[in-house]
Amino acid sequence: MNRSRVVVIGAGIVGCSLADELTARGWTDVTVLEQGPLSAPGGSTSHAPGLVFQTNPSRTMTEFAAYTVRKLSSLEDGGRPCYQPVGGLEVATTEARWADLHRKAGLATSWGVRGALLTPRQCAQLWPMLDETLLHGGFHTPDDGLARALPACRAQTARAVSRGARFLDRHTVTGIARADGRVTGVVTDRGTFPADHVVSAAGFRGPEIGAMAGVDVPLLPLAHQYARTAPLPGLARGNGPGEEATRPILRFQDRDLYFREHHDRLGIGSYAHRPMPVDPPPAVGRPDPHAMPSTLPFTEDDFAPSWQESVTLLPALGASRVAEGFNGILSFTPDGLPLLGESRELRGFWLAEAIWVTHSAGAARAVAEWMTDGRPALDLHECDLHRFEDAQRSPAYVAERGTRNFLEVYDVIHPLQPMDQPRPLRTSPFYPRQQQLGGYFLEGGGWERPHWYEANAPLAEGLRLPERDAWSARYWSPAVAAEARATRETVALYDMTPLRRLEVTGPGALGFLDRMTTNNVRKKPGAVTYTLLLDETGGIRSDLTVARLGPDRFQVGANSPADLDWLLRHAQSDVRIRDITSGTCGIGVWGPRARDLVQPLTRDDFSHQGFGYFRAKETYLGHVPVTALRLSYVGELGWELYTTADLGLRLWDTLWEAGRRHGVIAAGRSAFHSLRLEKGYRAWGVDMTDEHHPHEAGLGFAVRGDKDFVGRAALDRAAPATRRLTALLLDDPAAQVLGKEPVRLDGAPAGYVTSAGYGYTLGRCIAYAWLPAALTAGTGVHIEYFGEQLPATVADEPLFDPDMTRIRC
Ligand code: FAD
Ligand code: THG
Repeated sequence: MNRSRVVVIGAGIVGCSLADELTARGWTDVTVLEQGPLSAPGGSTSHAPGLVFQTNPSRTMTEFAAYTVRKLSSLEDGGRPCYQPVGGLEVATTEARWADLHRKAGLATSWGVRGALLTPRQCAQLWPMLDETLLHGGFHTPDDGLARALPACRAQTARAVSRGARFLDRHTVTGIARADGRVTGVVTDRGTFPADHVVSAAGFRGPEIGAMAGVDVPLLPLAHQYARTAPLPGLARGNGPGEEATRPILRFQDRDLYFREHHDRLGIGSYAHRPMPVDPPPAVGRPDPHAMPSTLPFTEDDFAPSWQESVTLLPALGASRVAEGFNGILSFTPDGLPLLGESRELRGFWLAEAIWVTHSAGAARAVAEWMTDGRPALDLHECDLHRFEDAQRSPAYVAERGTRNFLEVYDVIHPLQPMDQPRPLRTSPFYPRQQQLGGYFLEGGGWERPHWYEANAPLAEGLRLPERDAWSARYWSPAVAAEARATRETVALYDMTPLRRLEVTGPGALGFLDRMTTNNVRKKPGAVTYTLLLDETGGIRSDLTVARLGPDRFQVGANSPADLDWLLRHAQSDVRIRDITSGTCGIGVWGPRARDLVQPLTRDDFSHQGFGYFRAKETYLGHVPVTALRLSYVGELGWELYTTADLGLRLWDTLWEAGRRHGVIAAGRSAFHSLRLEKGYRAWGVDMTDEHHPHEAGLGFAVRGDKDFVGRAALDRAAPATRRLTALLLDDPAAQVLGKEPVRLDGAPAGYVTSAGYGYTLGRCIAYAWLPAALTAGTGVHIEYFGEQLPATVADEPLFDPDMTRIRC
């Protein structure tokens, strides 16, 4: 029995689920505070129609949904289950959607959701009202269905209460008490509740609670229209007395619509209307505390086009009408994903925000595990409340991105597709030069990142490149192949500015990095080490390069904002950690002529003897002071050269000028991605996460046997791995996959692709995949791409330059 006092704010589906999950884990001192009456608390949950479509591009989100389905199926309220597996049906009325449903079917297989593509006739058999002549086909998922949100709240509340939790309604939270960077309690209009942990599960009111705690909650409340028709005799015939629904929940994404039955009426939800951001009325002093505070009056004009589209899809609706409707409020974040985790600024203050009913139980379980075990079982990096850059947390950014997410919620989204606003936000000092070279920019972490340069397109003429399908040809150019080739054959400049750089200094810096990471960082100044950050269970939090620049001074090359967060949480006062990414910039100079380019610019010795592989030097290149690291994510001779932002243009111009006679080009991220795949270098967050141990991810070489570090004990205890991050080569030189596709072994799903891309040097598409550990090189598998089974073969690693002759020279 744990004595931690937990206060949960909000008794919507998330708060109720969390109380259940916490008490199930022995944390029974749980108080749930709710401003509304418990019978109808009045948040979004009170009117959610409860459609659960499990398949999501994010594996974690799909797992959240799958757990919600399992859990709600096992819960009863008044003798009825809280989940109705009526199935889900998404229909396609355009070629693009039909293709995308094939892709979605692949995603479903990757994440373990049952589903099948149907002909128009089969769709109409499931949904007789459909005009099948409009359809290309549909995707049917028999385990999707309807969550009964309020009954699920009651059932979970009852269970939590039976284990000792208390639910106090008509308590409005007005403040968060804190001392010394920790929460100490929750202030309400009816007194203060002491607490060791406080969880904000206040739904779209999260930002208000956050403001009380001094914690950013980057979500935008938006209204979304939901309407019901008048009774339709046709529906009543399908649904027996008292039966809410029997037909699958239905999505018509080409027109931003979804449908469900309410016994003899049809419910219609629309995302087709103009975005309606909402400034919620203040919780305190609301004129009528019993009015439903999460719905706004129905704006009929906004719904009119959606009604027309509904009649088009389901012509029988023409005999009916909209009988009632409302504009309900829900939360959108800048990337559409939830906000989970504990604030670093205010310890003990947790967020469980921006969560759909669909993901409620899964997300609540993850937060409960995180609170009680110190970490969740699933990889949550996409949902971490600390995932955003500073520039992604302004109210303006949150509003603009939240609105875009609303507009694009049902769009066919390419994995590389950037949002179009606000751009450009962050640019490296090289931006003007990149624009002059015809840089094609995509966005990441707010940065404008060139994926290739049109200036290099002429170099691609004469290259024999396989034809690409329309999907993989998006956000791609033949210039990519030319850039990859130039890097292998001559020399290229890569903008490394967006790579996260942390400066770790102080008398405790060495001991700290030694304890936090797996490899030997106790080397003399001038050494660079590739090393891993693990959590206590041995899961990979990140992979880093650590450059020792002085006895107490390190430059760390890192991945996500979560790395900074993780290190800050573990650091003592004798260590200082600063994110220097924004004030600095960097260029990777890579290729066989890299030394010829750089050496004349410096008096320092850049020969292999004078500047060895994985070494660092602080020097000058022409007028520019640089920190030079001899390493290469693309697997070629060369250096990363970092300087302050003010000198960035000068650095670029210096290298460009010196490179002319060597035929230097600028190269973008697409070539970078291709080259790193050939070299077998992993990308954290895509290939491996904290769900994976180093050995199964092929990173055992970075773990020292002779030192202690966070995660060591867990690694020692770990059972032999049953899965392995496996390199695959597609058999057909013209075949392409992009990532997240299912992999079949002897016809049965056996794993999924993490990252993939064409290897221009190898002349094959490379795909990394999590597959059973026992597969040996030469084993044949199939990767499903838009419904096609592409043969691929397990390959030995690394695929390119196994002897390191190109890089250690
Ligand atoms: P809420 O249900 O909003 O609960 C938060 C609670 O916190 C409220 O009860 C509120 O009263 C309380 N609270 C807030 N501030 C305070 C305070 N200061 N003091 C005390 N208590 C406070 N999701 C799906 O998965 N499928 C769907 O089909 C679906 N359809 C939707 C349709 C509409 C029209 C809308 C609006 C939403 C829909 N959603 C759907 C989204 C879903 O309803 C929400 O994401 C979900 O209900 C959020 O649950 P929650 O517990 O986080 O928030
Ligand atoms: N540059 C710098 N820091 C980084 C990256 C980078 N940090 C984050 C991320 N990228 C880390 N990823 C890698 C992956 C592989 C290598 C470097 C960074 C690499 N690996 C050698 C190998 O596997 O052969 C390591 C050899 C060794 O340990 O000696 O070079 O791009 N600054």
